[in-house]
Amino acid sequence: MPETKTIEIKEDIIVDQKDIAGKVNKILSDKKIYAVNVMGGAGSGKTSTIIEIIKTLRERNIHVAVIEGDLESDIDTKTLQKLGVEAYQINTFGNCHLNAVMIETILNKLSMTEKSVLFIENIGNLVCPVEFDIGEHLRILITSITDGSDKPYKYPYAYQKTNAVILNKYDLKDHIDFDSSFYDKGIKAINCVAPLFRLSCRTKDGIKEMTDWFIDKFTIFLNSK
Ligand SMILES: Nc1nc2c(ncn2[C@@H]2O[C@H](COP(=O)(O)OP(=O)(O)OP(=O)(O)O)[C@@H](O)[C@H]2O)c(=O)[nH]1
Ligand SMILES: [Mg+2]
Repeated sequence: MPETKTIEIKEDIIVDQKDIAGKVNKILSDKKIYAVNVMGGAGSGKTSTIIEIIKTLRERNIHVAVIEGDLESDIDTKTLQKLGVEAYQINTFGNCHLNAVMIETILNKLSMTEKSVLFIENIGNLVCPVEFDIGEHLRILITSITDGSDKPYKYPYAYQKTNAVILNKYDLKDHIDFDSSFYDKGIKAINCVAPLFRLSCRTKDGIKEMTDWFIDKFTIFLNSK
């Protein structure tokens, strides 16, 4: 029998990624471009939420670009481009998360001026994207009421490592057995800092509270050294 050798490479790859994430973060910070890593389950409403925030930013003449991460297809990128948004597609062809190297390759394509916002929509799942810093300044986790109220208990790291939780599709609350107090309790147990926004990208209920919070975070970023 040939001898089996185990090669531990995961840690080194992550360390390398961290260095590149730091480089990406510095390039964006120097230009005062606010990078927002939008994570969440498949179909939870990541693109819909990004579009709602963009509407508010446009009212304030704040330039926006979006990097869309998907295993395959450019459906979301095309949707954004039709709305006049500068958007770029990354296809990972099986990889369950974006990484900093992928983001770095897009940076020189961005036509962004200073004091703008770069949304990065990560691959739709509550597991892998959480592990990887991609150079972002802010993380937003999008979940939806149709996912079920047990998600903070089953996917705690996603809820732990975010700056805000959005509970989308709240317009469907009367059709779903969703235990709000169980959900809230699950989040508070692991992340007592991140605000929770209940909203609907369809009816627009709750959107203003969330976009007000986002503008506050962006303003703090712009005023930081
Ligand atoms: N009822 C309802 N449907 C919504 C809401 N937000 C989004 N949707 C619908 O949910 C579906 C998925 O929305 P997306 O914004 O594409 O979700 P996503 O997370 O970007 O999806 P992937 O990129 O495929 O992972 C679409 O059919 C949306 O129209 C909402 O607040 N209420
Ligand atoms: Mg999407």
